[in-house]
Amino acid sequence: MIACTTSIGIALLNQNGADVAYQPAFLGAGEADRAFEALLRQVQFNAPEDSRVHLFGEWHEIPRLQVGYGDQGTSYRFAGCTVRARPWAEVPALMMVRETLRSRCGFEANFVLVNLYRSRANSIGWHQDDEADLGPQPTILSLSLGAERDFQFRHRQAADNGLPTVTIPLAPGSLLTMRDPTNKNWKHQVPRRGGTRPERIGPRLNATWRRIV
Ligand SMILES: O=C(O)CCC(=O)C(=O)O
Repeated sequence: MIACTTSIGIALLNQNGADVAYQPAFLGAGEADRAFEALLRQVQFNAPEDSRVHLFGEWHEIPRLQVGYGDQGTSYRFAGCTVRARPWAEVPALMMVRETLRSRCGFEANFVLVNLYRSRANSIGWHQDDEADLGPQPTILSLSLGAERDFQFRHRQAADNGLPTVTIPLAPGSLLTMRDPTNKNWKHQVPRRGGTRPERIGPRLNATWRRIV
């Protein structure tokens, strides 16, 4: 996996079965701040007890808040957890971002999973977005707002092929696009922010835009 930066500032990670593009300033600073404030006000996160996942034979509360919005009847299932879409109309700021993704990227999302990392202790563990609900060749667009946090990719066979973990600090206003076959070959995570970087960090909001089939 290599990273190269194009003349228009898009980092491409496109070897070893990855097809990833990173646009650090997809939204300008002012636009990103306004979207972050509006989403923090408008998004109603699910109660932690409604966001349990089944891992290693046990149910766990996830170390972040989450909620889904989408077209009527859509839902997203992973690790035993079903996130049913709330209506788009509840969150005008999400509808605006959805329209931006449609007009600028030609991406017609019918579902978005919104994650709130309230502090440095919040995280999402290694996983692949390869659920059947996403169809055989999923594209996922991931918009980050608020605090910068590290996003990491690790090849599924890293223990055998020695490919290194790739870390991308996701800036507020950035867009990370993962195209097929990335999620067949690579896992990703947002680790908790460990003790070697003890500075205080604020909340981070991430919205992963998907097409549920
Ligand atoms: O917060 C992020 O950047 C990643 C979220 C994620 O991996 C997911 O929702 O599947």
